[in-house]
Amino acid sequence: MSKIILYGSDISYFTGKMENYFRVCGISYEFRNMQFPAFKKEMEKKVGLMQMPAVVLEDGRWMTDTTKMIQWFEKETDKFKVLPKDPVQAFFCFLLEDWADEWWWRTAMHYRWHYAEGVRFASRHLATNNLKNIRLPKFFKMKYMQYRQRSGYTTGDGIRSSNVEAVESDFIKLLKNLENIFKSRNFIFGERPTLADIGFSGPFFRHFALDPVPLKIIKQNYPNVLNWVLNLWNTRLSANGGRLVEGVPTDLEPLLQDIGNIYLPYLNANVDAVSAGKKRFDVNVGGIDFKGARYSKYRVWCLKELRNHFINLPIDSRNRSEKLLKKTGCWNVLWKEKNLPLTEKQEEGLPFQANNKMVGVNEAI
Ligand SMILES: N[C@@H](CCC(=O)N[C@@H](CS)C(=O)NCC(=O)O)C(=O)O
Repeated sequence: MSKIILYGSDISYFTGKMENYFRVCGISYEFRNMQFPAFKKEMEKKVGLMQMPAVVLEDGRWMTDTTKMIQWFEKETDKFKVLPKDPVQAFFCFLLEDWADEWWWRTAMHYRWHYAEGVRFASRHLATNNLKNIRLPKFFKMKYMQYRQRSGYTTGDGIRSSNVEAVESDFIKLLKNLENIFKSRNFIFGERPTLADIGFSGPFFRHFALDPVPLKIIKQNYPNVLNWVLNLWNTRLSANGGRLVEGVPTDLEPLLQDIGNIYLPYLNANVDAVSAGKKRFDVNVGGIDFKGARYSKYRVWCLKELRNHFINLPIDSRNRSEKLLKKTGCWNVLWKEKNLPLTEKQEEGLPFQANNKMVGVNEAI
């Protein structure tokens, strides 16, 4: 019998997010390592670009983009769902997922590619598992991976020795806020996983709770966060398992405040950069002074998606959500940019056809 195939790497952020989703919902799949360079050409032909992961459905259709793939599976399959029925909770799940995908990515890449322990582990793993068809000595492949990932995603995306401390304190603050939540319940919205947990499995499962430096910090001081990562991987949704709390618990507010103070202002600076055609921009958010961050057309679309999720809420849920967005400083920044520089039909083909990578690492800068 044919099965869904998940192509990626078993240390990749978004491959891990998709695997957590499939497992929690009981969707069976077969994992395969993407093999370069052949896979790049094939994926570009099928969905328009190369990124991890790719999903191939039983009927042979190819998909990309975990956010839109998950939305597709939630709608099209009769499996258990991770999106809460309460529209307010669902809206805040989308917001937390987006933050997990688009903000914590840079921090996760920093911990992996800045420290020698992370570089050794990840470059060897990728060279061995995903670049094995390239006939070069492993040493070169490892060096190439280090160069590619740093110049694409860390030093090449605004991280400098001058802001490393601020980037790392931002991470410690996240750990403290999550530890506080997981002291009192197993998952973000209660006793079963929702889309918010799946979103956070991206940075945590295959980066922070795997790479040597952040894992040590988590083990030492944030045991409930580590339990949550393992629980999530091992939990299967069932008809009667696990209740959700009512509404949005107050211990999620510190997370929302950081979204309002740091993430949404960053998204707005990205909008300004894309509008001005500036492929690099400087931005100071939450005490982190990024120099030469890469603009991302994809993240302009992410902001539009967040706004659409809000606009599509039933009126009473919209009022409740607006109140909380205002209380946590997210409201004004969500709507600040009047014109979003989107291209015609941008990302409308997702999850089957993509227009833009999250960060344009291969674009000439
Ligand atoms: N928004 C996409 C992002 C996928 C993504 O950026 N994946 C990373 C690896 S975890 C990647 O393939 N980046 C492209 C590259 O490095 O060229 C998703 O949700 O699937």
